[in-house]
Amino acid sequence: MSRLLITGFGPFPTVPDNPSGRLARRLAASPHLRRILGQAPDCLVLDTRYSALETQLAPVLATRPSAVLMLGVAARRRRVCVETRAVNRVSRLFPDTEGSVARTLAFESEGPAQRPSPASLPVRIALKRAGLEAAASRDAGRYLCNASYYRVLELGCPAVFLHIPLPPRTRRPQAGGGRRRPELDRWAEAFAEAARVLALRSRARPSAASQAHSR
Ligand code: PCA
Repeated sequence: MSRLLITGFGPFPTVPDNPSGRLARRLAASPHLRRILGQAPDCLVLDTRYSALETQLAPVLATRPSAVLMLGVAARRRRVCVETRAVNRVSRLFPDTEGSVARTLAFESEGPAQRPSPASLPVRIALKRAGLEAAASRDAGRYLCNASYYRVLELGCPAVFLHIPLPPRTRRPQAGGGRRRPELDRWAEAFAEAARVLALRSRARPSAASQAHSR
């Protein structure tokens, strides 16, 4: 069955509490999203380790999702970023949660240098429509987010990676009783619009189901 998959990540050494996993679960459970998609999306929160690409991501990709919305945190960025491509590069400096670092600079020795995401522009426009000014980013980095995106883009279905900044710590109620709306709420709402656009693009693809069978 054709389904939208939403992914996020668990903690990793420099981000012990990763909001992307929470956000992915929350979006996938959203009645609003379920209503606009006509069915609940699938959700996968990946452990931040290279081995999870084989043990957790690959089995889900084998079920051929029709579109994929991916979330991860980029602690040093200030805005939500729409990743326009994944690159065949991996850092040898940043260990994953198992202490592993890549042995080679190329992520896949035989793979293309990059995999672009054609859906990234319509998704950025959708976010803007939903009131969120996201930045277009050249690539998803050199760590697990980029590596997982590289794998997902190989499928050929509409797929976009959104990097979120670390949301500010819980804010205190403001004078006058108003509480500032937490960033995660704002992002969740806008990301539902991104998910809708991805799902629409997957339906518009020429016989997506038959392509999946012929691979
Ligand atoms: N951010 C990391 C990996 C997991 C996450 O949320 C990254 O940008 O690669």
